[in-house]
Amino acid sequence: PKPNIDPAAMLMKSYACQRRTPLKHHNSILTDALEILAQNAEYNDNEGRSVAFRRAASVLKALPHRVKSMEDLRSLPCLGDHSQRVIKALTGIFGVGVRTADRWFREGLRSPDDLIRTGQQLNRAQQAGVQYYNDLQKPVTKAEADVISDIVEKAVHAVLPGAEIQLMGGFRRGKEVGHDVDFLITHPEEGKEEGLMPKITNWLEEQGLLLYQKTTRNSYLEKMDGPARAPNNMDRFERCFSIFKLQASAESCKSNSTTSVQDISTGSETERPRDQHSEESDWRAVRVDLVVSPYSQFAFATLGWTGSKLFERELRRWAGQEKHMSLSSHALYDSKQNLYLRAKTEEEIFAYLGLEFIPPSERNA
Ligand code: DCP
Ligand code: MG
Repeated sequence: PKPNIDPAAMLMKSYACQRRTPLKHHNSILTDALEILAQNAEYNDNEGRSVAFRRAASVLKALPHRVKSMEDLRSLPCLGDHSQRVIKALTGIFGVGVRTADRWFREGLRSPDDLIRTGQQLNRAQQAGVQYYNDLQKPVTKAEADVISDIVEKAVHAVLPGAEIQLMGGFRRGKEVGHDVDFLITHPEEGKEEGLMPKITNWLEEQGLLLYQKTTRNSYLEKMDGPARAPNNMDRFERCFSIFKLQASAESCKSNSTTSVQDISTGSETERPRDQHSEESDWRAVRVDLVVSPYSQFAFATLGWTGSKLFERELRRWAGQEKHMSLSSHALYDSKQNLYLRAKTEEEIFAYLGLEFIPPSERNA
């Protein structure tokens, strides 16, 4: 009998940026397990191993059918011996495998209580992390992201009319939940965006909408950050890591609508150990990332901040290895022609890279 060759596996492209990766796919049991292993490797500072697991998971996400046997994996790219062995072990005793891997991963994390008990010196960011730990563990829903979008839009337009605001990250890719909400802000008149972030955060602070914020200034210089510089995944936009104070919507806080925010934060309960934010309050903490981009870099920033992280990494790998170009969230540099390629849209960037345009909803690699 002829060996069963899976046509979908044969056609699988090896770079994630050449493939369409939907949010809903057929192999989530396997990809969840592989991603737990990837996270664990990341926590152990083993980036190579982590990326290998993520690539393997990503290939399975793009497969148009469920993996039923090891045979199905044979002709797939990025599924090295190690990932294959892991999958084999996991599929053998699957429930145990996943749960054990999960526990293994979780044990490596310090709980906020551990931090308090051991009397760790915490910086401002870590204090916020402990204080709002439970809220920040809870996924942010699309509905919450939409409410925050309205707030951010109001703040930005109050301090700079005509500015443009775009929802980025997982929510732009169509995700229903995320770990934070990401925004990209620009103004069609180049230069108007300079110094914008402190104005936005001041406005938000005055409205009592910010629990924490840390702004880093823009440090991008084309001459220095261009081809001469070693590739760096961090971009250099003006950026604000923040925690928003999001009021519960009218329907979802009926049960405790009599307690005001003031009662909770300055009332009789201040001696609660290290005042972790209460579960029953009528507001929650949400992580929000704000990024300001000059208009001329907006297309690159848009592509760079849409994700997924693996899709971004693979785009840069494709650019470098297949096209001798260097892609960042700021620019695309062509090493053969020795010039920067300008773009106004994501479509133009895909075209420069010789890739079929993949819409955000299919960049869930
Ligand atoms: N990003 C980047 N440089 C950084 C941080 C992020 O280029 N220093 C990009 C890659 C991510 C996107 O921005 O895809 C958003 O980052 P998140 O960590 O918020 O990732 P997601 O939004 O994709 O996931 P989640 O739904 O968990 O928030
Ligand atoms: Mg995000």
